[in-house]
Amino acid sequence: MAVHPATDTIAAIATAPGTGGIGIIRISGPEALPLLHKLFVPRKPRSHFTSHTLYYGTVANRDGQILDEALAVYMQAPHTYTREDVVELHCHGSALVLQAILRTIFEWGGRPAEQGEFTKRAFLAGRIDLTRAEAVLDLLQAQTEVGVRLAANQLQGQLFERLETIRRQLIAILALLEVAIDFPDDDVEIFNTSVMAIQLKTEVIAPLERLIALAEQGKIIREGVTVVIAGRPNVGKSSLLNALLREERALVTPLPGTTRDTIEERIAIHGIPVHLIDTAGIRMHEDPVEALGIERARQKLDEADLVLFLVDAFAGMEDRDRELYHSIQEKNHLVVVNKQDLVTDGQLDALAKEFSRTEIVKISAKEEQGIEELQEAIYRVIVAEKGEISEEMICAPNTRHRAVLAQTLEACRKFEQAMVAGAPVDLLAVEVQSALDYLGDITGLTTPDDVLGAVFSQFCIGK
Ligand SMILES: Nc1nc2c(ncn2[C@@H]2O[C@H](COP(=O)(O)OP(=O)(O)OP(=O)(O)O)[C@@H](O)[C@H]2O)c(=O)[nH]1
Ligand SMILES: [Mg+2]
Repeated sequence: MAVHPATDTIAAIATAPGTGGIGIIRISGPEALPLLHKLFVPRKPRSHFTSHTLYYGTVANRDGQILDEALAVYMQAPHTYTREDVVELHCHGSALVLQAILRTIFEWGGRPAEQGEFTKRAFLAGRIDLTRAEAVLDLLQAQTEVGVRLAANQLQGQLFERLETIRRQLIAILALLEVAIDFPDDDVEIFNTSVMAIQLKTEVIAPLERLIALAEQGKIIREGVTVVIAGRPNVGKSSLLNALLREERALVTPLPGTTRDTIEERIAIHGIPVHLIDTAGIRMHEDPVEALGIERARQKLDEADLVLFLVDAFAGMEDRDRELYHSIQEKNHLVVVNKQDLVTDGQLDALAKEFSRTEIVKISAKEEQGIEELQEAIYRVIVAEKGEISEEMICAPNTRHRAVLAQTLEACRKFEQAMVAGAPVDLLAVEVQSALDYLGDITGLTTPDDVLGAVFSQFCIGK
C-alpha cells in the first residue's frame, strides 16, 4: 500500500472517559515534538527531549498559565504506535483539565483525532494489517477473558498468517495460469488440471471453509448468547438472576408480579459472554403496566438462544406453568426446579416425572444451591448448539472477515467449475484474480477506502 506520511498532527484523550487516576493525551504527527516544547515545561530546564524517556514537569496554556503537573514522553518515529512522532502527556485524570490541555494543543495547531485515527495511521504506515487493526478494536470491546485472548492472538497475526498461506497458494496458481497464457503453443503441459484441482481443494477451498466455520463459532465468543429466565410469577426468577450475578441486582419480594420490566445483565460462563434476562412473571393480568412487562417478556423469549424455564418446587406444576412450558417447548430450554430447600426428595421426584423427557436442574436460588451445576448445564446446552470452544477458535475471523471469506470461496468455486468445464486459461486467471482481490479486502492489502472507513469508525477517539 502506498504510504503518504500525514502532514497534520492529531491529538486526543487516550484514556477512558470519566475521572480516573491519570488521563493520557496522545499526540501524533510531525508537529508532536514542537508541540511538546510549547506546552510542557520540564522541572529541570532543557532544550532537548530524548526519545522514549519520561520527563516530569508542568503543562501550561498559551498564556503561560499552568494547567496541570504531568509526565511527558516523546517517542521518535518510527518506533511508535503510528510510526510517526508521538508525544504522550500523563496528566491528572480530571476531564476538565484534560479538555483544557487539548484545547491548548488545538490552539497551537494540532487537530482533534477522528475515531480510530491513531490505529488507522498505524495501518496506513504499514505497521499493522487490517486484521490486527480490528484486533485492537476487539481488545477494547472484549467482554470476557477468552474474547481478550482471541483479540490478542489476532493482534499477533495468527489469522493473518493463515490468510497469507491461502493467498500464496492462489498466487502460485495464478502464476501458472499466466505462464500458460504467455506460452499458448508450448508443447509441454504447463499445468495439469487434475493436479491443480486437488491443490485448489486441499490448499485453498478446505482452509477457507474451515475459517468460515471458525467465524461462526467465534461469534459466540465475540457476541455471546442470550439466556432468558422465564416462569410464572413468584417462582424465583429474580432470585435466580441475583444468584447467577452474585449480587442483589433485582428486587425480590414474596408478592407475585414484583418484576414488571425485563432486567438485563451480563455474566461469563467458561469464557462465553452470557446476556442474562430476567422477565416479568407471565400470567393474565388487568394491570396495564404489568401487561406491558409480560408482553416484553414474550418478545425476549423469542430472541432467546436458551430459555431457563423456572418451576416452584413447593407450589408444584400448575396449569399456568404447563401452558407456558408448552409455548417454549420448541425452543432450546432447560427446566430448572427452584426452591428445593422447601421440599423433600420424594416431592422433587414426583415433580421430575412431569418432565420425563428432559433434563431438569434442581436449585435453590435463595440458598444458592445448585447454581454451579446450573451454569455447567447452561454451558453444555450452548456448546451442544454452537460447538465446543477450541484453541483454534482463538484466531476466529470476525463477521466482516466471514463475509469476505465467503466471497473468496465463491470465486474459488467458480474457478474450480470453469476449470472442470475446460474454460480457456485467460478466463480462469480472471476468476483466480477475483478470489485474490477478495482476500486482499480482509488484510487490507487491497482494501477500498469505504471498507477502511467502516472499520476505523468503530474505534473510540484516542485509539
Ligand atoms: N425458600 C425459597 N424461597 C425462594 C427461593 N427462590 C425465591 N424464593 C422466594 O420466592 C419469592 C419470589 O421470588 P422472586 O425472585 O421475586 O420471584 P420472581 O419469579 O422474580 O417473581 P415475579 O417477579 O413476581 O415474577 C421471594 O419471597 C423469594 O425470597 C428458594 O430457592 N427458596
Ligand atoms: Mg421477579
